[in-house]
Parts: sequence; structure tokens; C-alpha cells
Amino acid sequence: MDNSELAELLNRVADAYELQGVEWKPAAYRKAANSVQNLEQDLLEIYRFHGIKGLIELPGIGKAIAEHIIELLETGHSKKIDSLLKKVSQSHSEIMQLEGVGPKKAYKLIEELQLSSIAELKAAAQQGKIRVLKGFGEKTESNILRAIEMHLQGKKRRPFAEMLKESQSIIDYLKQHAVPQKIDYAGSLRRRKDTVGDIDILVCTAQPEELMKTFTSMPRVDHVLAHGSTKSSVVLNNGVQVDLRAVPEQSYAAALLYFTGSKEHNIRIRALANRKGYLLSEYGLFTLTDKKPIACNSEKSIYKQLGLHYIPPELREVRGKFEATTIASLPVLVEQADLKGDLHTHTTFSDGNSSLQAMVQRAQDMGYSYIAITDHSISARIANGLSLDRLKAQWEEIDNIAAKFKIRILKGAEVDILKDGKLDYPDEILEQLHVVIGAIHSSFKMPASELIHRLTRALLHPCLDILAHPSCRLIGRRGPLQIDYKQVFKVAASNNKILEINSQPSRMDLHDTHILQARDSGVKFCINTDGHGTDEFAFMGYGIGLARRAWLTKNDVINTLPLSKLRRYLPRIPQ
Ligand code: DGT
Ligand code: CA
Ligand code: CA
Repeated sequence: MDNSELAELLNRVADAYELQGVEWKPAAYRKAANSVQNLEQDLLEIYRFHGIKGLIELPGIGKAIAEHIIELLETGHSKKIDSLLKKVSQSHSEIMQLEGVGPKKAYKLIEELQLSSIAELKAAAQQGKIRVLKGFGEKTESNILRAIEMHLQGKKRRPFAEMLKESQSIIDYLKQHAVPQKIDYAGSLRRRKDTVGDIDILVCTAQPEELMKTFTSMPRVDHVLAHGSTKSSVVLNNGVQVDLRAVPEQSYAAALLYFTGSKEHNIRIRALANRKGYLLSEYGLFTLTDKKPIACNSEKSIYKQLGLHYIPPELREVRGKFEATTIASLPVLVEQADLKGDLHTHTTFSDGNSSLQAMVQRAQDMGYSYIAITDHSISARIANGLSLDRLKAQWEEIDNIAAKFKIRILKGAEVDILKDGKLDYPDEILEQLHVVIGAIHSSFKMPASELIHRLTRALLHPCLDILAHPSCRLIGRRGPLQIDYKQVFKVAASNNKILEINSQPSRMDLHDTHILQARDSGVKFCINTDGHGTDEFAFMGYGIGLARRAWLTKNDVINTLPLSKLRRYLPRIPQ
């Protein structure tokens, strides 16, 4: 059982407890699942070398859960978990996770309609069988239908981070077992799109047959869609499709360009090549008249031959901006090394997995010069939000440890934007916080006009600095707030409020097209991890990818500024 399989199982245990109305356990199992999912190392390996102690040291895993995990690792089964899951099938979990359904409604639907799959639920909704149930109306029925559609779509496209990890493990496997000369992932993954349909991998090898055989017989392959000497496709046992292409060395650069896409970028660049007297294909760059190959050993040299600057994969989309990539100079896109700090992090004070001190230490080790500690506010009960007393205790702790660190620790909070747009701490407290991040965590389905009013009121609060994960979507689970974003961007821009680009794999929020729109309205951004443990600082790269796809430079992102200049945007930071 590998980490992903184990994490999925732990999540199902959480679902099962949730369906039964058990308190606390669902959150505990979800925390453990999250922790396992984010591990770099194989859990089995940790257990082998460090025993149960190694497991308990991991964030979110206590003794009881560790014991179940060991049983699973050793035997593939756990008596308690097996009997629990008998009552809750995979489909039940899926029904429960539909947007707006939740455990209580799911339980009722499953019992009263005797459901065993999402397809049956869909049929029931289409036949009007849901609206007649007590507590469900016509509106709920149509909401459920919409949620099912989104779920089915979400199944097709997966979060970038999950697919990146998947592709890296396949590349590692192929490197270990087949020794390719060159190997890269391409497609939407290389363009760092927020969701990825399938994984495309390109190789150059002297033994394509052997490599293809290694690929199609990898242990995680569920079935093979195609098997050839230059092209194979498989579906892994988690449903992810992987396409592999093998090309000769002289075609590698052109093939990488081709399979990186996007399709629309390819079409434009090919047309441009034609206009300049060339033929560009996945096999190489040739003269148009006599088809003579022009040696190009990198994508850069192909672009150069066509009179273009190197276009980073993130910009290879069509956004009415292709022409911009062909003229003068391209912007220097923001990159990880530009960031001076993270302005959205959680600790064990609220729902984080690592202590305040551990978070600060890791941020310092990463070379940051500041970190904002932004635990949840009082109303966020599920997230263990901080009462005023506990918030003040946190300030005290920050003051006590500050001298131990070179990095500056900013006192912040992720403050709930309540239904009426008020912020969840009194003004005299907000005024003492160096960083106030406002966030919507409930009532996502209010009418658009009320949502806009709610957000506007929050953005007009003099103490609100940053709007966290502005669209509130969860990839594949909850769609973005249904509002006219331009209105929000306008209010943010004219009041100097910062929009967050949240790097959590399931959020990736704002989405790139919204970032482009917001920037055109004059908004500045802040790329944060919203990290709930020291291992989550590594998520920053995902947010950077989104920012780059939206053409952001260092100047658009406030956390590239040194502390002294950051005060321009966060004026309550003391000297
Ligand atoms: P995805 O998988 O839906 O997230 O998106 P992509 O962009 O990875 O698309 P995919 O996997 O269908 O194809 C990989 C790349 O191969 C694509 O970005 C560009 C190239 N490609 C595929 N089909 C065509 C085509 O019909 N024409 C051109 N010009 N390029 C194509
Ligand atoms: Ca793809
Ligand atoms: Ca593909």
C-alpha cells in the first residue's frame, strides 16, 4: 500500500465516521490523510526504519491512528477499518462529498432512495425523486444535479500538484528501470495549468521497444490503452492516463515544444514558421521549400530561429497575447527566488500541524526574511479559531521567541468575513494586527448581489489588508463563488487591497484568468502557501506557476518586497 492509497483509505474512514455523525474523529483522520499524502518519503520506509515512533512523529498522526496504519502496512487490512468501511462504500463517500450534500443529507438520500452510486443519484434527481423527500426541495434537487456534473468533470481533470507528483514518480521509475537518455514531462503539466487532464511524458532512448515495455508493465498500471515502439498510453490504478512518446535525439527539442502545447500555441507558432519559410512539426524544424532539417538542440534555438524570444511554457496559451510574445521583450516572470516571505500560515494554535516555533524556523531556513502567522479567527470553530485570549497568548509567544530568530515574525490572522461582511474580530484587535487576511469560509451560496456586498464591505474595512483565496473554489469539489469578479477587483484596486494567490493544491486560487483580469484592473497580489505545517512551505511553487501563467512579474507581487518596503502595503507593521 503506497502513500496515496493509504491517504485515500484514511479519507474514507473520515467519511464513514462523518456519515455516522461521529464528532472529532473525521477531522483527525482527515488530518492524518493529508499528512500522509504530503509526505516525500514512503510511509512504509519510515515505519521500517523508525517503527511506530517514526509514524507518531509525523504531523497529525497519533498513537491510535498509527496502530491502524501499521496493521494496514503489514497486512493490507485493519479489522476496525474494514468493518467500518463495510457500511460505507466508495460511492457513499463520493455522494457525501458532493457540493452542498454533506454527511446528514447523504445519509438520508442513501437510506431513503437505496442508492449505491452517483449514477443512481443522478437518475433519481432527474426523475424528481429528491424534491419530494422531507427536507429537500426543488432547489436542492437542481443543486445536487449541478454538483454531480461538477464531480464528474472533477474526476476527469485533477489538481496540478497531484499530477506533478504522479509524473515525477513515473519518471523516477523509468530512469531506474530503463535508463532513458532524456526524459521530460510535457503537456499542461509543463505549462503548470491548475488542473491537468492526462500526463504526457517524452523520452529519447536508444532502446525504445524496451522502454515502452517497461512503461506498460509498471506495477501501478491498471490497463494499457496503446502499446507501440514510439507511442504508448496506460491508465494507472487511480484512473490517471499517462501518454509516453519516444523520439530520436535530433527531434527531441521540436517534440518537446510540440507536446508541451498548448495546441493553440502550436498552431500559431507553426503558422508563423510557415510565414518565415519554415516547416515546424514534432519531428523538427525544416526549410519549407526543400525540407532540409535545421539543427536545433533546444526549444530556445527553435524560437530563436523563428525570430522569437524563448517563451516559457507557462505563457504558451492563447490569451490574445500571442502577439505580445513575438515582439520586443517578454516580461521577466516572477519566480520562487524573488519571494521574501509567506504572509499566510497556520500553527497548532488553530488547525495547523506544526508549532509556531517550528513554522518560523522552517521559514527562516528557507531564506525568507519575514513570515506572517495567520491563524483562524474566533468564528472558525471547525478550524479551532482563536478567542481573544488565545490570540493574545499567541502574541506573547511571538514576543518571547522573536529574539531567537533572524526572520521577522508578523502578527496576523485569517479573519472570517461573516455573512454580513463584518470581520470576525473587534476593530481594536484588528488595529493591533500587522497583517489581516479576510476569508470567506461559509455561506458560499448567497445570491451574487449579497456576496458582492459582503466582499465589498470587508474590502472597505480599513484594517483588511489581503483577501484570501478570493474565489473560494476547491478543485473538483466546490466551484468558484458565482459573482462578477470585475466588481471585486475594482474595489480591491481602488482601496489598495491585496488579492491572494493561494498555493494549496486543492485551491490554486485565484485562477490564472482571474489574475490577468485583476492585474488589468490595477490590483497587486501576494502569493501565499496557507501552509498548515512545515512541509507545506513547499507548495509555494504551485502559486508561482499560476502567477507566471498570468504574466505576473516581481513588481505585481508584494511579498517579493523587503520588509522596509512591504510597509507601503501593510502599514501596521511596526519599525
Ligand atoms: P490536458 O491533458 O487536457 O490537461 O492538456 P494538454 O495540453 O496536456 O493536452 P494533451 O494531453 O491532449 O496533448 C498534449 C500536447 O500535445 C498538447 O498540449 C499539444 C499537443 N497536441 C495534441 N494534439 C494536438 C493537435 O491536434 N494539434 C497540435 N498542434 N498539437 C497537439
Ligand atoms: Ca496532457
Ligand atoms: Ca495526452
